[in-house]
Amino acid sequence: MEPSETTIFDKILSKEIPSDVVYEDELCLAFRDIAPQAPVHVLVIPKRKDGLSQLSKADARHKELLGHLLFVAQHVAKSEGLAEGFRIVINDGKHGCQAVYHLHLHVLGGRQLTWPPG
Ligand code: DGP
Repeated sequence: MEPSETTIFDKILSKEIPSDVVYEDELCLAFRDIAPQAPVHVLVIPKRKDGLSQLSKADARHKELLGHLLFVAQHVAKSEGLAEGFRIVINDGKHGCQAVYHLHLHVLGGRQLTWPPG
């Protein structure tokens, strides 16, 4: 998929497409990935994309939001019971295997993950 103005995540935000929401606040939504790569696989997305189709588009005005998303990601990991550890992933662009061009953090856990990634 090429970077575009609207993505499937806009439809999830507008509830046009249902999702399994695990956390929500005024700035972001966290919901289970449709194709989980681990027993727990949650996506954390900003409600207002605000130019943030991908992490590499961030500028200084996004700093606070980026911090919030990371904070929410670890909160979700805790509330999902990932006491043994977890991984936060942000895929960026073609080489990062980004498929949806609306910034999102993957929260993965619930099994022993391996390193390095493919
Ligand atoms: P990425 O490669 O980082 O852009 O990952 C996009 C993720 O979005 C991928 O793991 C699958 C997930 N995804 C795509 N479409 C949907 C959907 O309609 N619902 C949900 N819950 N997840 C989706």
